[in-house]
Amino acid sequence: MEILPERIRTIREGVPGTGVVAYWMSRDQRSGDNWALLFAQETALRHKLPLVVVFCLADSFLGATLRQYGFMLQGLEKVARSLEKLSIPFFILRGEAPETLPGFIEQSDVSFLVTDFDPLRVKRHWQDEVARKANIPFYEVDAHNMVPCRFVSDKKEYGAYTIRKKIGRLLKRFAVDIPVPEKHPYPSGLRGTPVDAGALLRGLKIDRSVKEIDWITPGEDYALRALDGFLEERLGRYGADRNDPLKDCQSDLSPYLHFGQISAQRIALGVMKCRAAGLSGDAFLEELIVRRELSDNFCLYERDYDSFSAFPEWARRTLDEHRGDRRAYLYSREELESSKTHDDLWNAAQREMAARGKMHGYMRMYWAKKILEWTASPEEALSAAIYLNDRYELDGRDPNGYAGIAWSIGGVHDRAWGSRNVFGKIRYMSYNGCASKFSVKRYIKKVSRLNG
Ligand code: FAD
Ligand code: FO1
Repeated sequence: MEILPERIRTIREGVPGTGVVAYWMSRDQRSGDNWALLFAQETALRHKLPLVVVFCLADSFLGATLRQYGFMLQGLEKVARSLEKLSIPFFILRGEAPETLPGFIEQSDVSFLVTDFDPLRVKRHWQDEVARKANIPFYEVDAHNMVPCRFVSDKKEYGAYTIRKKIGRLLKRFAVDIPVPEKHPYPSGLRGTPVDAGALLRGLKIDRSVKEIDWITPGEDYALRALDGFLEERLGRYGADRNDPLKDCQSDLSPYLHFGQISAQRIALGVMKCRAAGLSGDAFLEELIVRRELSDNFCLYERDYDSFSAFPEWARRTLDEHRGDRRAYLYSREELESSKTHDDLWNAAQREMAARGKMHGYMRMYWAKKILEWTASPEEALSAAIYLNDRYELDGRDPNGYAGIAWSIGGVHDRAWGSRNVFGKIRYMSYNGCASKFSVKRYIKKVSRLNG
């Protein structure tokens, strides 16, 4: 099985144990199209060893609520079932990896450890702690990006235009089909954790005030169906209609991508196949590959990706110059959260996110920029936007979110524009600008019909 070496990073050479090979699954929560699982299986086959998958289930991960955990655990229940069919036992360890994984490695005398790539600080801390406590061979595989993040670039990219060139040169090489994992021939004799999403959900210490959503079904099986539906019905008009919140033309794949229930490479291969039918898909691939991988690049090379210090120098300067500007409106986080501003369009966007768990992509820009305009400082705007985004969005707590909010509020991956009150040279978006693109009234009406 050909796994491109550029996807694999040796975290630690270590001394192999004599027991099972373990894939510590975290970001890429799927049994199919998963390069980390495939590399773990290749290692186990080479050494004629059993293979197991482990997931460390933390409480309140970055403030995640019932809404996100419900979606994730139902997806993991399906992962456990598909892995059992492949004779690969699946274990859920309760608690953060640094506390739970070393013990598991000890007990099962794990020989080789594989994990998937995630640029978020908390994940890198987990990885560092596990590497410190267990001295077995430990590998990281980028199963999330079509072109591996660490390989595309060894530094923070300025914007889409710089990373696009680098990705463009490598795309052909990585746009390969993904092998299927095989039924594992070396039994471990271990029984995995029976995964009952409901029971696990009840046992978690989490905020239960943000209700689960029902318009999307979790799991890698439904993710692939959603992809087919998008390719058939909406890809063709994505370029023209993607920025119109009334045209309902986004893919709705972000919750599946965020929890790794679908592979971006699988999506891209599907889009490329549509070329034969005359559909270009370029606008979609630009978002799925260039924009998404730019976000991973941002979080990988900018440790403080959720702080003012991560903004480019020109943006920090211009925002500093305008700190003292009078704010025409000032809202507290509570007023924002309960959609109590003077702006009915903004209130509708907030309500769409709170009720549906997914705000339209175009509205997210307007939504975040208004938070900059109506709070006392860029730092307060940043923390309010991240808090609300990660509390209500199904796809929250994601590099795309930190990069999207930093773009909106701090000009990350953007350029300077004409200067104005509060914003300085940060790109401005206005109510009338939205109204010139779609019917604001109809969007407000559409959102008012959402329950929740
Ligand atoms: P589609 O338009 O169908 O795009 C398909 C995929 O391409 C998306 O799932 C995503 O992986 C990628 N993509 C699309 N637009 C962007 C973008 N601007 N930046 C990076 N990747 C992109 N995305 C999240 O996944 N989680 C978040 O928490 C999040 N918060 C955001 C906050 C703000 C203020 C902004 C401006 C953007 C945010 N985004 C976030 C990026 C983008 O809005 C969403 O990825 C997209 O709307 C998800 O819906 P979709 O999958 O139907 O999108
Ligand atoms: N990853 C884990 O390894 N363990 C968890 O318990 C966990 C919970 C969780 C809850 C909400 C959420 O949005 C993400 C969560 N993640 C968890 C991380 C997720 O798998 C992604 O890796 C990152 O959030 C995106 O980079």
